[in-house]
Amino acid sequence: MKTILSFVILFFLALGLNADNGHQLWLRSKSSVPVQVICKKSSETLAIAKQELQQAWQGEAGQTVRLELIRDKQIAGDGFRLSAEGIQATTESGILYGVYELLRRQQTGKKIGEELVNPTWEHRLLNHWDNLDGTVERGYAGLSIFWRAGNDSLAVTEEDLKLWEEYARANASIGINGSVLNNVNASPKILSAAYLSRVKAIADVLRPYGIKAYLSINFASSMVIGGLSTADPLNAEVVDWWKAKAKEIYTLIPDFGGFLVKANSEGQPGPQDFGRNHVDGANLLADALKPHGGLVMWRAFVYNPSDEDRAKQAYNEFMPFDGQFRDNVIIQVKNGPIDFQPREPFSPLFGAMKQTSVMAELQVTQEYLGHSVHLVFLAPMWEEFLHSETWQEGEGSTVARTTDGSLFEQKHTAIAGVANIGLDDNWCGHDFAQANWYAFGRQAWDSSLSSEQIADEWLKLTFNQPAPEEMDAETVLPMEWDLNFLKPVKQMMLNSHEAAVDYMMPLGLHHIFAAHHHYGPGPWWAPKGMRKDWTPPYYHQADTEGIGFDRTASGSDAVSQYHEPLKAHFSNPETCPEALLLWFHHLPWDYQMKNGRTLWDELCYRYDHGVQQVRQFQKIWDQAERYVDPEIFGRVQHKLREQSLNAVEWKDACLLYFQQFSQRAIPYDLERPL
Ligand code: GCW
Repeated sequence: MKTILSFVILFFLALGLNADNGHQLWLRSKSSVPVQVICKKSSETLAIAKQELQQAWQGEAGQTVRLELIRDKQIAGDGFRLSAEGIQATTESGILYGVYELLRRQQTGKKIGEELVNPTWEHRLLNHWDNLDGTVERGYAGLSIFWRAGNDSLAVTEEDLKLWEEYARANASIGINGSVLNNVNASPKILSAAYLSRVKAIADVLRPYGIKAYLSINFASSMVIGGLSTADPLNAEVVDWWKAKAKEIYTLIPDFGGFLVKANSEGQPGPQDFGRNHVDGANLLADALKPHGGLVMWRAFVYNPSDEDRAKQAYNEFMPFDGQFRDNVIIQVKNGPIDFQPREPFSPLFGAMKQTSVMAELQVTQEYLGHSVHLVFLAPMWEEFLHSETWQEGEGSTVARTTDGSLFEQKHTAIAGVANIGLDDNWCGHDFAQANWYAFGRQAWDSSLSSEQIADEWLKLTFNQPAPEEMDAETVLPMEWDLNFLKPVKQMMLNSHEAAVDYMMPLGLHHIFAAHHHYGPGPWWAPKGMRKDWTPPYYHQADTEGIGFDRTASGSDAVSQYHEPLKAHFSNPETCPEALLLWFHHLPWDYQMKNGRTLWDELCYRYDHGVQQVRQFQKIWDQAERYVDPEIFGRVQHKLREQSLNAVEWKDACLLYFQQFSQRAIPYDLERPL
């Protein structure tokens, strides 16, 4: 009996050891090829750089690689010069990023010539919406990696340190250099001495990897933990309180990054509670941080229950303040004017605020894109956003350029992504959600990278193609791997965002989610007395006449917040991109689409197309089985099955609901709800 038991235990142990839980992310490559690293200086960061080279070198055996800190005006910030001989940079982080780039090129089979590589944005941050009790707002990958509940919640353990270091390494490998450690719905407690000591412990681990720690702060902190009777930004005691707090933080963490602030938004306190405005609030904090070199990232995610179209509110509230913020304030604007919907036009604030530093906030966690169940690769959505033409300074004024300092004088440039990271073994819940963390970092580093290149890199790094010397007659050849795995799986990733848009809310529909959790469909949800702008019918406006939100001059006139010729393009249904048609227009069910179909029929076909796409993904994945670790294969297969069921549910629910208004049949050749 005993022997059987130990066999069983051994068997499961072996399974556990062999199975791939996805914890290593895209950093799997190990190599024993020797390399000679020469670096005259020494530091923790440089030691990491050396070690990375030594453990993953795939170039010529015994080659010499030089890591050199130099002066060079052409190298910007953390940029570097890359060549076959080594890396030159002006900062230690630059050296580290150069090393990761060199290794990435070796592992993905890209050539290494002489090249100057500079990042698009100076600050590339993850925003963690992690609460101090360890839960994560809109987090679908388990509890927080930074905070936990319980009596000993602030004790720093060996496991904490190990995990934070793995996190830091993953970020450094893709160029992320800032982490906001707590939720924007911020507990004032984060600024108490007890919590700050844990923040210091985290910052100490992140530092050698070139990552600065930032905190979200609660605007009423001076009252809640400071014991003052007010948080009025113009009150002298409040000013002093923040100055002293900044000093306390910088004594602990000399390279602290700064504050992220959600103020007067969704119930959070802010300067307006004291009769002041965003400028007063942001500048109060900016002045406190300035002597220490800190930044304030002040969010523009504001909207109130009012008759004004929610899509217009942030612009109206912030534009009058352009030019009044201190130069260490950056206004952090979500990519779209509503809220991280599957597809939105870019927020009209990009390029419009010309005398203020503006940064984009993207959402890596899939709040509105199927949580950690749906396979949705977000790079194409971000690529579309970053490359959107704003026309603000003529042709070529893409969103990326309105924030990267190339169009406007900006003292600081930055971009942020709301993290999808948690304590799950594979960090992100869905194995393919790791690709979104990866993609955010890569696009933040270089806004010109294509989604295709990013997917290609990620797949090659994550699903290690077998090296020729490791192959025997039984093993797949790289050519076959390329053809049967890389190509189809990459295509699946590249199609996945459009597929999700199609089965959830095609043609510019938005915010028709089930309430609160934002997972399934809920276009009908509108309980009596509920804030209108929190109910889907406010957004789709379906009636027997037609569907869509009229944001032209005859409606809310949100189009007027865009620069010409965009305003004219969006205003006219003939020139408005069909992908945004119902965002800007309320159109009759029989409106004729470019392909000749009626709007109603097209809606039906789009929903159906989304469903068919996911079924196609299932087939692609099933055929990838022999190339993937069984554990990962099974997990993804299981999730695709659920995604497929969800897609059908989205389609059936939305079409049946809208059909009561359209009063038209679902085209006969489509799979129809039973
Ligand atoms: O997307 C919405 C989310 C909230 C979030 C808010 C914000 C952190 O539903 O959970 O709160 O936006 O961005 O502030």
